[in-house]
Amino acid sequence: MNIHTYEKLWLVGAMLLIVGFIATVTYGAVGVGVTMIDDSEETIDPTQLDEDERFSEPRVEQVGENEYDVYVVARQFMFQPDPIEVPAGSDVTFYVTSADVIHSFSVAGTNVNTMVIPGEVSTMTVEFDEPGEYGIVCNEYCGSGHHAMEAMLIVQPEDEFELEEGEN
Ligand SMILES: [Cu+2]
Repeated sequence: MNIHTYEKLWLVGAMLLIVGFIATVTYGAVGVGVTMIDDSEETIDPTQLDEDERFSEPRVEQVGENEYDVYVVARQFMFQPDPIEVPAGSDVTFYVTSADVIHSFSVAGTNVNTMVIPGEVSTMTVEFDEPGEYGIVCNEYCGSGHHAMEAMLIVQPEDEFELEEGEN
């Protein structure tokens, strides 16, 4: 059987496109570290955050030499604590939960961006290289004050950072 040269070229082109699409989708799904908020962690009661060990006092906690845990509560229409202060060059793990409805926790200018679902704890670890002030916004519509729901993340230069005890 004789296949016309153009026919062959189009066939090869179409195959390459298909392989390219599959590679792109696969990379997007597994290659860039995007994960889902899932039920692998125990769920918590959003109405009982006052009694929760981690979230009754939203805070920054030092857990290792260059490791910090940040417990954040999102609620209509604020984030706690505000501001959040962490040092540059450390591993910062955010644990974020909601006290009421679905919010998001998005740090402008970085790739920190997660949904915040009541009952679930969104977890992500980041290292901030650049000291500076970053805006935190909610990008899930959460009610009448949604547009004003914001906070500040302050990344301090490593040698200037001091954890203020009991700060909220
Ligand atoms: Cu919100």
